Amino acid sequence: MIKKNCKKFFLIFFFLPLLTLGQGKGPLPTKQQLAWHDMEFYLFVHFGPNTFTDKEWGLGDEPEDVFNPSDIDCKQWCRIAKASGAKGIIITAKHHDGFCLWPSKYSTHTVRESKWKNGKGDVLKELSEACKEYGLKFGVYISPWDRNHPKYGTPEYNDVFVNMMKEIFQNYGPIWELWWDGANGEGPNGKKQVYDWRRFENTVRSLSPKTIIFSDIGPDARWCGNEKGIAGKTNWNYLDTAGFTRGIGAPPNDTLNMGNVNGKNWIPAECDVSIRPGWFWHEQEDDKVKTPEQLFTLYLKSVGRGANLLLNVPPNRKGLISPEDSVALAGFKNLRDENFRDNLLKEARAYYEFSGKEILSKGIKVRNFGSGSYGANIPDFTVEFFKPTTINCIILREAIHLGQTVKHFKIQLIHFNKPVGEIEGTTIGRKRILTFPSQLVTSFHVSLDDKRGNDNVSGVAAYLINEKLVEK
Ligand code: FUL
Repeated sequence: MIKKNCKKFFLIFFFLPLLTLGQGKGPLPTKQQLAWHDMEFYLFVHFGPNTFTDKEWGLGDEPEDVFNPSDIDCKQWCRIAKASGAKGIIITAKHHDGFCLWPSKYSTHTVRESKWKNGKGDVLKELSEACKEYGLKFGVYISPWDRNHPKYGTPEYNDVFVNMMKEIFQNYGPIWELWWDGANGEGPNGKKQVYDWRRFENTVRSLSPKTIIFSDIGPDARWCGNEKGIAGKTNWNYLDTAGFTRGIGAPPNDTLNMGNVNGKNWIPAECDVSIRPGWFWHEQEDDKVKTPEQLFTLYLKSVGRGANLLLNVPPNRKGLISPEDSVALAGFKNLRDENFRDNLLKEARAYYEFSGKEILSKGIKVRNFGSGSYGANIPDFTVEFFKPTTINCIILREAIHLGQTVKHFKIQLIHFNKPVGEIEGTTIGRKRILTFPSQLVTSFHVSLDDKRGNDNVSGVAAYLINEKLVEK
């Protein structure tokens, strides 16, 4: 039964026939969202006057001259991002202090008014060009809350915000992701703004229909409900947004964290977190940069729970990513490479329990698939190793282009017919990484409880990772 020709298994097995199951029920991801899911991990860059004033939330009255990076090099950011395996960079084009990192015509609080490069500098231009050169996606964070703009708190500010977005999209595009912060405090005149979100959204959709719009409630990607970078162990890609608004009117954080099992919209979670305690660079935090191991744990708790990881790495006053951060990022990359190098299922086969028929033999080829009917329900499958193998990590994947349907799963670890451990969980989503104490097994059995009666599992892999990295 066990064929030796199973050498070239891909990192993940693909259960091709299952990809056609479960079609057409519930919301599905758009093409752009599917591509977004595959981005997995990318960098956030908080940079602006706060970098120079040691603040996290500037008041908006900081003189423009405080912004003066001595050796800015956006290519250095890109090289470091690339080397870390990040697939894009999202920059704070404008944070709450209102300072624009591009010479906006709609503000007098910009790089143009600073002495940096004699007012001729433009961070968005430098970074968007560097991202293109390095093959990284380029995204912008633009805070609607503006503590500087004199029009903030009046209907005219909505025009200002729309015009700023037009400038950004027209001059620095393509913009892969737009990040809307829900924060809404007072402006310089003590007033709060009533944001015209519908207009903002229409503007972006008409300027750049493929841009992923992130906010608390999407429409394309949602906040994961905390700034620790941790997705829910139960993490539905669905969310109900009716009756909710961005910011204070958003759904409760735990709803954002877990999504809604029967939610009406496909709005997956993105986990934002900083590599340092603060979002902006502060010298006194140089020794508080997260370690590669801590970053790996965050990866397990975000990407490993079906979400994306947006990791903030703030440049320093020179305009460079500090060595402490780049070393940690390189270590993080090494850990992912080393620990996920060998899919132990290269030496295994998988089959459906009910028929005993082999579903995988060589590479991604599938044979003897049930009765030939793709509509069949196949809730359980077994993976059998060629020889007893020690594992402490199993990855499951769901074919999310068909929706997300698995609401509960159980994995039984088996050593020569004897159960030796059990792992249980709820959702799978794009990728579910499960770690557990090392166990010698000869097989494991996966049972799926699917809310729609269609199982969309599209892949499984097993590893032996460094014991210290197993989630506690
Ligand atoms: C929050 C902001 O208030 C923080 O300063 C930071 O930008 C974070 C990513 O979003 O809402």
